[in-house]
Amino acid sequence: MSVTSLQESVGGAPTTNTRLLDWVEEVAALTQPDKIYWVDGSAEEYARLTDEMVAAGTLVRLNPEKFPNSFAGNSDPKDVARVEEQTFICSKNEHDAGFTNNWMEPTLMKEKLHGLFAGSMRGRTMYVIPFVMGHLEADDPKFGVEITDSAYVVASMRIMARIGTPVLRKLEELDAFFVPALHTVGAPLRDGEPDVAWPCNEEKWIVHFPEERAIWSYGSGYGGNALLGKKCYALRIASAMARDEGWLAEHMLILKLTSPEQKTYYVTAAFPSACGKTNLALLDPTIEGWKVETLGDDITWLRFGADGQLRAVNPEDGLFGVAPGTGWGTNPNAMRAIAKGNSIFTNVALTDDGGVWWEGMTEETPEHLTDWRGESWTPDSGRTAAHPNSRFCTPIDQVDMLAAEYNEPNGVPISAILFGGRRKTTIPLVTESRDWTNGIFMGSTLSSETTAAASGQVGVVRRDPMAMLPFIGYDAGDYLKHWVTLSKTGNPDKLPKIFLVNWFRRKADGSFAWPGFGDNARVLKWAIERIEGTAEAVETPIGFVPAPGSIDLRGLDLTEADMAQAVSVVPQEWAAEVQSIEKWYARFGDSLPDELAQELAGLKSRLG
Ligand code: GTP
Ligand code: SPV
Ligand code: MN
Repeated sequence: MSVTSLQESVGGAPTTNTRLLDWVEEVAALTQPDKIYWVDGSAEEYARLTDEMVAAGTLVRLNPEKFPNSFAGNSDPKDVARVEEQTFICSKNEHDAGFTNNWMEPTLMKEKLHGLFAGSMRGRTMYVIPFVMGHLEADDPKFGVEITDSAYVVASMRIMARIGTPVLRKLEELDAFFVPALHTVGAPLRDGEPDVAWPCNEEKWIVHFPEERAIWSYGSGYGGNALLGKKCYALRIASAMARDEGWLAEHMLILKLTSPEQKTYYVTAAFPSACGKTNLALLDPTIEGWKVETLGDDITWLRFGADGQLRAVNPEDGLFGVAPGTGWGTNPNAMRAIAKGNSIFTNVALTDDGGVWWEGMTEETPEHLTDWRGESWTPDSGRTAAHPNSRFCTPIDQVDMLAAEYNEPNGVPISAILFGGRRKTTIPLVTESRDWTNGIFMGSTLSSETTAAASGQVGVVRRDPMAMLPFIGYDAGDYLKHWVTLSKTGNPDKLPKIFLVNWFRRKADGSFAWPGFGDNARVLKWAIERIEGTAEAVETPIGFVPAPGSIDLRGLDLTEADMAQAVSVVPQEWAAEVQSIEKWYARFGDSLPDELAQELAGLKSRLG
């Protein structure tokens, strides 16, 4: 493919940026697509691409009376989640990838990838998607260009990020750096070979070169494996940028809370995948007088401002939410956003009248559906209708309770950070850290049961530091050190308060100890009242838990005895927990910051 044929390529105007032109040319020579298409990001283009995908059988158009301008598609059953075993951080030195990442020597990995990418786009169109993570008007906009051979990825990226010609023009104007993010589904077509609805490859490689700030993704078309602005850029590559530039890229939601006194607070929360970020971000409070608005549901970039105040922005522009469990009862704000249309659903079930359904969407289960594998389904089929990691992909500006500050390029000041996981036992509903470093300790020892968001066994407890285990783009010990040292650049009087939460503790009968969802506003209220110094707490060896009566239970069918159990610190459970934390910390070796080793020693001595 020559530059001349590039200029004859279709779509938005090719660029004057020679680095980009050279890269596109190089990739085209390697992958040998039939066509190169420059994505302009327009509505017309989206309409054309989705029409093409409907014709190809990748998507079906939903009933426009129920879901206007919306589509549903099913992935290959072997391509339904992030593939952590096949995700690599290829730093020059193995140490810089750390023990939490897979590593391969970069030149070896490049050789391997060149072999796989050679001719991988034959028979397909190569799309070039200029994108920016965060605001185009930010002080230092973070650009990327994704090259992909998947129209599904183009359409999804248009919902999830700011893309297209305006981004390309700004990139040219600033002559800015961009992250080259290369993606192929790894399914070239021979002459005349018919395509399948969801092309992908059995073999998958999700590879990051943190020093070069480059991404290569092979073989998958799904979610975080393929929408490279999301986890690959905005977390793994961005975390390495953030270490070098003095900020943080985190797996967090951002919400705005307004008290009955009309005081506002911004809160971020880091929970592992499928552990409640989208739900908390879109919370519909069950307590009177408190208002929640959202700014983000998955990824947050945090910086200390010149005034020493930690500020947060959401680098994304859409929701890629877990469908199952999202319903009118649990998350009406998400349901209202989805009902406005303009969404792509993946691996959900179809209703007979051209709508979508998933477990937990409505109280009543439809009598007949087409399940996510495309098979006829009834309630006694003995399997779920939607895949547990099925997703809705919806523009964030369709959320009615989106905070106006979402459009603030330099973000909002943070008052509190929550770390949370999915634990049946041990971890109380909410614990306030003793101080900032103790809060980092809580984050660094965060643990959760694995979920369907990643392939592999579900329900196994693992440590997931700051909910970033699969997303730290460098050595995990250096990452914790970065948290400790970076906060020393902040104003100590303005550091957010850190809390550990667990919506998923169980009672002896196996049911949830806490109702969760909208009632989590009661926990947020307690956290704010702790910041204001108006709520009571009890000191325990692990931190401060709510004093009896300090959590607002009005209107809730929960006794003080239930509540006491939900916040209890059980010595036998903590004896086991400390052993498990010791084993976890041992894995860091010399990389573990002294401050955190001291926190563990302090916890042990307090537990006695
Ligand atoms: P990712 O998009 O994978 O990062 O997930 P997430 O952290 O945004 O999780 P999400 O809010 O989508 O929730 C995942 C699952 O947990 C859904 O099935 C929810 O219904 C369920 N869930 C969320 N919040 C609560 C809660 O407070 N209590 C209970 N019991 N379940 C919850
Ligand atoms: C997660 O797994 O944390 C997600 C979904 O938010 S994905 O985009 O696939 O990473
Ligand atoms: Mn996530």
